Amino acid sequence: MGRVQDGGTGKARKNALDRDLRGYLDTNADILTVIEKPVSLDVIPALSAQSEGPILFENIIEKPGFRLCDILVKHRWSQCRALGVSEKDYLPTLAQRLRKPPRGFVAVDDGPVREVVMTGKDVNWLELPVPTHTEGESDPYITAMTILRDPETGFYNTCNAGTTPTHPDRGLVSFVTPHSYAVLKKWRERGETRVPVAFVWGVPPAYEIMANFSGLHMDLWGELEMVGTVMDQDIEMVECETIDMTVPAHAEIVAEGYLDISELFDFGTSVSPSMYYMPRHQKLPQVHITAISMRKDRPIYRNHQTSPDTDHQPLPRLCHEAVLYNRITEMGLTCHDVRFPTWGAALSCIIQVEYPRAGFVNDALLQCMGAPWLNTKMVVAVSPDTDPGDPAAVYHAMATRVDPARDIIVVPNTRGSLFDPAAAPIEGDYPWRTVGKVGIDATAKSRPDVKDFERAWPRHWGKVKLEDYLG
Ligand SMILES: [Mn+2]
Repeated sequence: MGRVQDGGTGKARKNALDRDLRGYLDTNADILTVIEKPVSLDVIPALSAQSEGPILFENIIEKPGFRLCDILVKHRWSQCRALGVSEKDYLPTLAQRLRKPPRGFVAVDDGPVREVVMTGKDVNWLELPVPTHTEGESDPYITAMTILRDPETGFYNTCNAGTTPTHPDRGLVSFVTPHSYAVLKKWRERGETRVPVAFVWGVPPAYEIMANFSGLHMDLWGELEMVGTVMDQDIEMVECETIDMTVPAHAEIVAEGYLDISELFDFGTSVSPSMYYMPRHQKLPQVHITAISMRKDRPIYRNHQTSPDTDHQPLPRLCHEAVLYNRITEMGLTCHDVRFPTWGAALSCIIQVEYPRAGFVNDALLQCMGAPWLNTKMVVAVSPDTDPGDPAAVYHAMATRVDPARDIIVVPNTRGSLFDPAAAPIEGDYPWRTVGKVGIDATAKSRPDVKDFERAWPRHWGKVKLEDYLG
């Protein structure tokens, strides 16, 4: 982490986060895997999904002009780097910053993302290193940060809308967030059919975490206006070439154009964060790309490999964790962590809480089960001595700390996820589903005897390492 002097005060700024992705990767080289060997774009999905931390492919056989990176935020130990804080401070920091007012943008005249600008016949986004993510998909799949402007408020809504490039200057875009739907509805109600849109690749991961915010906010700010708030520094935005919008000046690549919302096209499947091919068919609007701008020196294409355990499960839920942390804390309960683990398939969340007295844990479970989103079908509460990042530890707590008749809450017939194959499709209302919810209190209890819940460990456990005794 670079430390910079704050103008005039002489004090080092605490959060001198890198303002671009390449700086971020340099700063965090200690957790970055760099692949120098030539790699075919065809195998990059299977390779990057084997990485636990950030990975950068320097030499893509079919696309020598580009680099590709992925897996920036799969684990807490990499997520915390996005905010420049310790692993322990990460969630409380994000939770508190999300309660602050929006910092907005700083407009600049130029930026590195405009070193190369292509318009007209030079536009061809099929030239970008866009991988095909899974065996069952026939097309490459773009997972960029997508920006829409709210025509009423001017706020910048963002999400990662899965996009299939079908032609050099066209593609089909799958918007899945309720707020991007709401923004598009406002354009439609104004009689507009051409909606300006920008696709952004290669920004520091704090942008991506905030870009996926979902909660109350639309009357006060858009996701992008809050990026500076969660980074605790100003965000520079530069004007687009062909549309009336600004984009992050320090991005690696931007494609801009307009969505034609007058017509929807049938499209097949893509991969859900639950790692299934769901929904099976979609009706999508077409985007027309009118300009592509990028950095000159081997721009970094940011891919989000969609399956199996990748950024695809945690990234859209990192702000959810912070929102739930705020809810649980508001009850007066000490919350150590909230996780949507990759292995929970974006349908399950784990809360790590203290046990102050009877009643608290069930209310905390209900808070999470009743969350606004469709991904808290199974909520598990664990105690501070259970590592929520370790599936075996969570399973052990569920096996040993739960009296099933007493510690499991089941609620039938709630809103189900579109991505949950066990949820029942609602007839005549595709692709919506219903499903039950389950809350499991796997915390250490005061009954029958709290001493019974003390785990047994060897002496020096966690202090001596086998690897130090090898060779
Ligand atoms: Mn939103």
